[in-house]
Amino acid sequence: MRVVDAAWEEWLSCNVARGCTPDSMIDAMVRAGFIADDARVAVHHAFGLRTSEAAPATAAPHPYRYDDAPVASGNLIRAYDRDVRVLLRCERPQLIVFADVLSPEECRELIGRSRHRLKRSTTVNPVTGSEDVIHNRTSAGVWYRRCEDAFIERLDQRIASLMNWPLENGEGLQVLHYGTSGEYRPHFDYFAPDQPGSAMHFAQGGQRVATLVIYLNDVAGGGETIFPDAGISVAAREGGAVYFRYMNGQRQLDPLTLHGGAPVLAGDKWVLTKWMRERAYGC
Ligand code: PD2
Ligand code: ZN
Repeated sequence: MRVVDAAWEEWLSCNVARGCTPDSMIDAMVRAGFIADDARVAVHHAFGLRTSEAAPATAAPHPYRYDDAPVASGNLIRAYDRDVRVLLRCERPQLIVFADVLSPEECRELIGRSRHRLKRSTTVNPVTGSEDVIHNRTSAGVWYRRCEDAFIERLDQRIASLMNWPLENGEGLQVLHYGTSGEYRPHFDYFAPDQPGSAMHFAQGGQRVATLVIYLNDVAGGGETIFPDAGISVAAREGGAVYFRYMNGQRQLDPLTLHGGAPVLAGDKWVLTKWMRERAYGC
């Protein structure tokens, strides 16, 4: 039976500060092996609610407006120098699963370049804005400046073309590595709009609007990218990717994009991530 240890206390307070809903947090804890009643008590405690006062289970009407995503329609998208296949499109949240975004050689090249440069990943502290090492995210990563050499530039161009968003609005690419049991618990990629720590992140490029997670290897067990409130789980396949968009033209943010990297159960997992901003981002 799982218990709320210091790492889970940290996860609870972090996700309350990020604006996660109690239901999504209870769901994530149950998926991680907690008994539902224990999860409910812990989450309500974190929100300062008595369990008997908790909100009813019925969800409020969803205010987010799903306007047109910028990604091209069709089953095959010409992305700069490569044809990318579309495997699945979801409307709510706006999510697309792709195959063949990167070739096997490109995946291997990125892993080879990154393996000896990895540093333990950090997470944005919503209160201070600082990058903290926390137990919610057990991966290590390395950043590549936008277009820092010809190889990275080709990938940046392809990704910008696929996401149909200006290259200048992209953060640098990040390669992440998870060992066995590594995970990234459910979170939002956008910065919590009303948290003081977000101001320093908005100063350059504004809010994040969409993410592309590209898988660099086949994961032997686990390691899916999960969207617990949408009931979606995307398996990691070498060269494949998942795109999701969380800010619409009215600058609303979509809470259905709560997502995480499920624990790696066997082998390891390598991904490449791109976050796009609403305006130009000086890399
Ligand atoms: O590695 C993943 O699957 C993953 C899942 C959720 C990565 C991220 N989020 C991220 O880097 O934001
Ligand atoms: Zn994420």
